[in-house]
This record gives sequence, structure tokens and C-alpha cells, in this order.
Amino acid sequence: MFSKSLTCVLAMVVIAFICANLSEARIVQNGLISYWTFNEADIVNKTVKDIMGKNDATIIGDPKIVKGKFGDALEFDGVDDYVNLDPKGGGALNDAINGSSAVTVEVWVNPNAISDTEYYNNVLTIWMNQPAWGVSINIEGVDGNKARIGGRSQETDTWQDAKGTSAIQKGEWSYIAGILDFANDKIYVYISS
Ligand SMILES: [Ca+2]
Ligand SMILES: [Ca+2]
Repeated sequence: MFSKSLTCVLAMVVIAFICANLSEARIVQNGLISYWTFNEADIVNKTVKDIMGKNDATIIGDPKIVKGKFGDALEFDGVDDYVNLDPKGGGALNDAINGSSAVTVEVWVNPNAISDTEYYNNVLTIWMNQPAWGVSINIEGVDGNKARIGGRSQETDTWQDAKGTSAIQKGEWSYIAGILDFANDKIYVYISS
């Protein structure tokens, strides 16, 4: 009786089976599922182009196009702005996570506020089937603003998460990458700036 559903909230995201270098001049494309640059050239009205071509996303609310780490970025108001990564539902993102042995997610984020909460401050949320499987990135505000990566690839697994050791700074660009090695029950968190 589960209806397939997907909600995605993010700053800027790459999903890949291998770690991709986010330098836009030379991204790793082998195994790359989706890449949303948030560059103005890749945004037409409310559509945010996936430059890998499978998952054009939809802007919800009224985020502003601003200068980013690489080219442009989207600035969200923290109230009702987000980008829905899979407006058609159940496409390549579902296939990439459902039953997979490992998946990597990467974002660049520059928060101007981090609320004092454990599970909010969502950067990326992929929930499939309510959620039977998915991946999330959030910034935990109660313990030094650490990035938390969580997920599972099938309903019979436990949802597991891990936190980075260094703080995400307000007003600065931070790179957050998580390798979710579902097959070996390991999560690797990388933080850089
Ligand atoms: Ca808004
Ligand atoms: Ca960009």
C-alpha cells in the first residue's frame, strides 16, 4: 500500500557510485547519476537542469540565484524554498539507491544560519517509499554544527548515520561528501572548504 514518493531538499548535489571531483572543469563522470550545478545557465524558469540528463529538478518557492563556489548557486530562505530533485518520482535516483551496494552524495553548502536542532538543518533529503530507502545530509546544530550523513538502501536494513568531526561554518563554503558503503555497513564523511 506504499505509494512511491520522493522529497528532496538540497543546496547542490551530486549522486554517484564513486567519489566525483566537483571542480566543474573536470568532473568524474564514470558512474555519475546526476549533477545539478545551480548555474544560471542551467536554470530555465523553475527547471534546474541535471547536466547528466536524467533528473531535471524543479524549484519550489522563490530561491535567489547568487554567486556560488563554482559559478552560481541558489540561496534558500530557510522557510519554504527548496529544489525537488525528482519531480516525476521514482526515476534514476530511486534506481541508484534501491538495493545498491554503495552510493556517494556530495554538496557545497554555505549556511547563513544553523538552527539549534539535531535532525533539522536539512541539506539533502531523498526519501523513497516513506522511506524504505534513502539518503540524507543535515547539519546538526546541537553538537558543534557537524554534518551528518545517513541512509539505507533497502527496507530491511537499519537506517544508519555518521557525523563529520569538523564544524560547518556559517558564512563559508563547505564541501560535504558522504560515501554510504551499504554492503559493508560503513559511512565515510569528508568535510572540506
Ligand atoms: Ca520563499
Ligand atoms: Ca554552481
